[in-house]
This record gives sequence, structure tokens and C-alpha cells, in this order.
Amino acid sequence: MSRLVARKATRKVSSVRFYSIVHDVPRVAGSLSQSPPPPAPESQSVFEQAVYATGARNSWTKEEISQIHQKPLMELAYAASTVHRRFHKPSAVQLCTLMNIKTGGCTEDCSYCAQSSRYKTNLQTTKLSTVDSVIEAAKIAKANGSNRFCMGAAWRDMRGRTRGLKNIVEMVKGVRGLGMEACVTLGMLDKQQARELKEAGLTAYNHNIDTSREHYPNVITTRSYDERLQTLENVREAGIHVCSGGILGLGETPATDHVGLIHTLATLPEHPESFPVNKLVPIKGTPMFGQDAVKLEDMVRCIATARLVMPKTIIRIAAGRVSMPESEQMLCFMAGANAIFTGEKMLTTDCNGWEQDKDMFERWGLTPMQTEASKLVEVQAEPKFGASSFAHLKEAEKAGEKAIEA
Ligand code: SAM
Ligand code: DTB
Ligand code: SF4
Repeated sequence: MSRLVARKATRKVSSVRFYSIVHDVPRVAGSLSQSPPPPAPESQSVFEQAVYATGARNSWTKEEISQIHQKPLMELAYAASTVHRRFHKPSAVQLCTLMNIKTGGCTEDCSYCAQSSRYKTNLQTTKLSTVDSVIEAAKIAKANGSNRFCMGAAWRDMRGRTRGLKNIVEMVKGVRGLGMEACVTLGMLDKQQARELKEAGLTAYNHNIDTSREHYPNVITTRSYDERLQTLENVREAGIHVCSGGILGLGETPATDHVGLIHTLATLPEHPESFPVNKLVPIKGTPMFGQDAVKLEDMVRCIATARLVMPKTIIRIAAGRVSMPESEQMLCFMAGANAIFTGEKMLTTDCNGWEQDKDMFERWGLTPMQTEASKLVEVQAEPKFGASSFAHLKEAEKAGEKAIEA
């Protein structure tokens, strides 16, 4: 090597700079990529505390979450990605398939919802689906790599719905019997109803708080924020996993209301096991129709902040994913999201479709998440192959294999 080249090489090495305080596992001593050691715990900023966390904490103040939320987006997303890797397998994305088991005719005034009877949304209302049709749909979901099945009903609450609950108990048992996680979202739930669902084997209950406490009255007036929190408490007490999140794009102010949404959930005695981030799907006829579309930067900022303050929680890109190009979805995954809803439909609107998601997973090396909860019951109908990768599923499909024994 000439002296000039050697000098240039030396200069290059000595000019290595570190632009971020973020690092994860300890590096080999002397390695060029070695990051500076973490600051001593007592001198760490809130952001650094979140970045170096080894467990979940629920003592966050709104001010602290706001400090994290305000970080330059690139730094925030990188930090969230780092924490994501410490707490989760980065390529694993949970697939949950939704089924609307009772469409429309709901008495509530949620100003975004196609299923409220107060708005003219041209929706055909239905009765509760039969148990058999639900199990058939769950089998299809499982054959497509989904290991969680979520059943939604357009109800305010479960009061006086004894027969409905009995049927839903059978649906839950049937879904669990397939070796899938079962989730339901039925509106408000009391303690006894929660216990019955737990006994049936329910894995998780979805009940969103939707937005911050301050913005909530601008969105819904027929049930309060505290009633929502009471349902979450009832679910938690029964030993069911809590799935609770929000909707972005309801005319809120991200800097305060997204922080408020995250703060409410991150300061519960236990963090929700999953946090769905819905991007408003504008429904013609509802009061929220015509709101400005959610900006990608607000979505990524919200996901990354949630990842940092609720590091163990599964964060789901929920409604509105169908309007996001693949590149936007990938930014969300890189900022800490690790779950999606899959299938042809959400509740009343379109989902991305099996094939589109399989292709995206293949392109980016994502794999369907396998969770412990789906292994808790004895599997009655074992599929012919495990859904460990979409590539695997696609090959099997091509070979004309049937996913599930009749
Ligand atoms: N009726 C039950 C309830 O309200 O809890 C369960 C079904 S409800 C449709 C489930 C959640 O879907 C809502 O809490 C809301 O967060 C979300 N959602 C409903 N319509 C939406 C829309 N148009 N855009 C985005 N998210 C929506
Ligand atoms: C959640 O947070 N989002 C899902 C699920 N939980 C039930 C519902 C999204 C609904 C999107 C609008 C629609 O299809 O009507
Ligand atoms: Fe009813 Fe749920 Fe829609 Fe509100 S979000 S109107 S409670 S179905």
C-alpha cells in the first residue's frame, strides 16, 4: 500500500463519528462499530432511560412521554427499532384475522363508525353469525398463516345478551380448538361476563380507548372514557390479555392527544399486551368523514413512542393499512410495529388481502409470529403444515395441498 493510501485509510478510520446515543448489545472491545457506553443511570435523560430499558415501567408522566414523542423522527425511530430488537424477534409479525360476527345497528354515536345506527352509511345490518360459519372462517385464516382470530360485534355492551354470550363462548372454544388465539371485541363487559369468556379460553379482549381523555368527548358522547377503562380493568382481572389502542385522524392534535392516548395505556397497572394503531378509515355519512388524512410521520411517531414506553407490547398496524403503500408499512415495522390484521375484510371495509401480505412478507423477510398463547390448549384440528413462513404456505398452495383436513 502506498503511503498516501495508508494515510487516507488512517484518516478514514479516525474520522468515524457516532451520530446516535443508541446502541443495544455490548460490542466487542476495540471494534470500529463500538458505541459509547450508556451513561450512568442517574445521569440518563428520559429518552436514554427508555432506550436502555430492560423491562416495562408504568410510572411515566405525560411530560416524559411528550419528551420522547418530540424527538427528531429519525432518532426516535432508530431508538424504537433498537428497543424492539431487545424485546421481540424483529422479523416476527403477528397475523390476526378479523371477522365481523354482528354487523351494524349499533346504538352508540362513535363519530367514525360505519356501524352506528345514527349515521346513514348504507350498511346492511346482520344478526349474530352462527358458530359453524365462524369456525369455517377461522380455519381459512389459519390456513393462510394467521394464528389469532378476532371476532367483533357492533354492540355497546353485553347487558341482556345471555344467548349471544353463550354462542360467543362456543365460538371462542372452537377457535381455541384450532390452536389459534381467540380475541373478541363486543363493547363494554362486566366482571362476570369477562370471567365466562376467560373460562371459554379467550386469549384477548379488544377494547380501544380511541384517543386522549381530553379529545374523547369530541368523538363519542354515549359512553365515557372511564367506562372504557372499567372494561379494561374487568378484562385484566379475569386474566384475559388486554388489546387496547386508538384511532389517529379524528381531528386531534398529535403532540398532545397521541401522547395522552399512550400515557393512559402506559400507566395502567399492566401495559396492554397489544396496542392497535388505527388510521381513520373515512366512512361517508359519519361525522368524521372529511377529516385530514393521517400523516405518515404522525403514525410512525406514535408507533415509535409506544414501542419505547411499552416495550413488551405487541403494536398492531390496524385499520387503514389498506391505504398505506408497502414502503409506509415497512417504516412502521422498522419503528416498532409487529402485528397486522389480515384477510379480505376488516369489519365493514377492505383489508389488504392474503396474497398481497404474503408477497410483502416474502419481499421483506417477515415471518408470522408464533405466540405462546396459541399453544395453551390441546389442538383438535392440526393443520397439515405449520405456518412458520409465508413462503412455505405459498409452496404448499402451489402444490395443491389442502391446508386443513376437512
Ligand atoms: N362495538 C365494539 C366497540 O366499540 O368496542 C367493537 C367493535 S369497534 C368497531 C372496534 C374498534 O374499531 C373501535 O373502537 C375503533 O377503534 C375501530 N374503528 C371502528 N371504525 C373505524 C374506522 N372507520 N377507522 C378506524 N378505526 C375504526
Ligand atoms: C381495532 O383496533 N381495529 C379493528 C379491530 N380492533 C376490531 C377494527 C377496525 C375497523 C375498521 C373500519 C371498518 O372496517 O369498519
Ligand atoms: Fe358501536 Fe363499536 Fe361502532 Fe361505537 S365503534 S358505534 S360501539 S360498533
